[in-house]
Amino acid sequence: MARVPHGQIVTKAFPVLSASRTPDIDLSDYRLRIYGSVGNELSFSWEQLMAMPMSKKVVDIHCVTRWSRLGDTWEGISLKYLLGMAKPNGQFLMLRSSYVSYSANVPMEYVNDDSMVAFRFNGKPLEKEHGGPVRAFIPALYFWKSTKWLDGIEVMDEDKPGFWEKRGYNMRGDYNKEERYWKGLNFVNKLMFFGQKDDDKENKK
Ligand SMILES: Nc1nc2c(c(=O)[nH]1)N[C@H]1C(S)=C(S)[C@@H](COP(=O)(O)O)O[C@H]1N2
Ligand SMILES: [Mo]
Repeated sequence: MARVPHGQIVTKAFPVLSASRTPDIDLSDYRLRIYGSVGNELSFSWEQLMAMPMSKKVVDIHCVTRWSRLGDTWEGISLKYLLGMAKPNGQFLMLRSSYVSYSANVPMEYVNDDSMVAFRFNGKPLEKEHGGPVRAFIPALYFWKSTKWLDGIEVMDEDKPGFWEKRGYNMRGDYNKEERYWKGLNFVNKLMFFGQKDDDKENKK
């Protein structure tokens, strides 16, 4: 598998893509809740989160709007570690920000060792526009799955669409399979990019 998935263009820019305003998060009453189909419902304060083991990963990100960034350093708490404490029963997550009513569904099988609740990017606290002080980071899927200003992790028994999934984005969003949009919209998207060279088909699984 090539490092840059099919249909992506590498950039050094870090575009801000937000469907809403950038919220101000008051850390003194911040809670991260893990709830739903779990054996152990959890709610963490900012201080509790900061006392947890942090992991640091060098990972690529791929946005469905076709930009990719390679080799950024992300720091946060491993999502697998957090979920382990909650004892999930369901196989799907909904990653939510109640601040801006954003959500993204993620199948549990795409939560890997690089997935985290992230606080730092390239050695600095995450900028507000990029989801600071806290965002989800699910690097195995297109970047819309990485909910900014994260405060809720719901475990679900059945898959349900989140914000963009209701508006035409793919339920799964695996960039190695180019799962961008619903089938019909994929066709429109292809028309928009018809000028792009299609010489790396071997990237595809
Ligand atoms: N809360 C929230 N999270 C979000 C979004 C959003 O609009 N609101 N946009 C998503 C999309 S479509 C992308 S590509 C990335 C963009 O993150 P960035 O603005 O840090 O580049 O965040 C994702 N997470
Ligand atoms: Mo996106």
